[in-house]
Amino acid sequence: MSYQGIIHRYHEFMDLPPAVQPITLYEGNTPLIPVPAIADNLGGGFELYVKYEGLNPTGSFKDRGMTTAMTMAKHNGKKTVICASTGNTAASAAAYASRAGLRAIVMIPEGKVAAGKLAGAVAYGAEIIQIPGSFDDALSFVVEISQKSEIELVNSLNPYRIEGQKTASFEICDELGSAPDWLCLPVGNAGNITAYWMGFTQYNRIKNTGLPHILGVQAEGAAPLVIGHTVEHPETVATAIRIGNPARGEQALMAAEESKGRIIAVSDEKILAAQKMLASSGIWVEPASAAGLAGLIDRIKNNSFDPKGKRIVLVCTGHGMKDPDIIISRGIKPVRLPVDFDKVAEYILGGRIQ
Ligand code: AN7
Repeated sequence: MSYQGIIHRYHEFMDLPPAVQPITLYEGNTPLIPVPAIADNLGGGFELYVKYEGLNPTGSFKDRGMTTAMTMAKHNGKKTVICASTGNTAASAAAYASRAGLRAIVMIPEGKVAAGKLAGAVAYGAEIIQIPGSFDDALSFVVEISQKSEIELVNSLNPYRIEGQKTASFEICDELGSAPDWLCLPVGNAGNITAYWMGFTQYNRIKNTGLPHILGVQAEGAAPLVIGHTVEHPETVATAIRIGNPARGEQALMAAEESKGRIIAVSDEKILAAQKMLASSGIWVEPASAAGLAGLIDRIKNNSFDPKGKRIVLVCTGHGMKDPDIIISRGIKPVRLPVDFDKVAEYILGGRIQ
């Protein structure tokens, strides 16, 4: 049968009731794209792939966890869902709630949500609340609301979010035939790194696919898991991961430790350089999604990691179109020419056509 989303494909590996009716937009099944030019640029001699999660229905990996969370909210007769979000969760929750016929309330940090994400939340019809605070403030509010009401929380504290998101590691193993040596990904609220590790360990138990080392990457201005305490005022150009108190921080640290990997921080500058490098291979991702590559480059360049002979997967979590402003703000504008063929030809060919 044709592809019908992650629940349809991986239900047997998920902790979901057998007879649920999936709320789906046919998410998942994203491509694992080789990027040999980037590997060569970093010295070559290893395999490098991008798991392009920006190609999910709403443009981010959040759709994997949202199909499961929304399916269960509907299954349990919930009428309203709520989340805090740096943007992608909001857009995804809004889309899946509309699909399910549920009311969606999303709470966001004012002025810190990229245009494509906010537009998504509006387009899919969510009720949007913004606060002049951080994601962490918003999360504490929505958690409390969900505890004191019938409203369902669809942040990654919701265990069904993790059940869905872990399918990305199944796809990678199915595609490669085994787990990669390293998996590099951005870390914000730490749901995704938790989900990947759960998925890899589960598949390894069942299918003996092996385990990757996990490199989790935070932005320097929002790196609570690296500095070892909450960041009161997180700041980074990668607004998706502008999070100072990750809900699943402990699990993220455990995933890094158990996998014999690590969690590191990189500067905004390095994140943007990595974004550019991915785009030069035809893969435009939002800044946060380039953090995995930025971290890998850092480790190779300071000689703390030798990639030779390794198979490495970069998880690119969100599409570049989510955050057009970061590109446009570089100030690169199209050349403006008159409606005059000779002038156009002169510009392109450097002279008159005879
Ligand atoms: C593109 O949407 O937290 O470590 O509210 O949008 O699982 O939080 C987004 C997070 C990485 C980090 N890449 O994942 C939200 C939100 C992108 C993201 C992350 C996010 P987690």
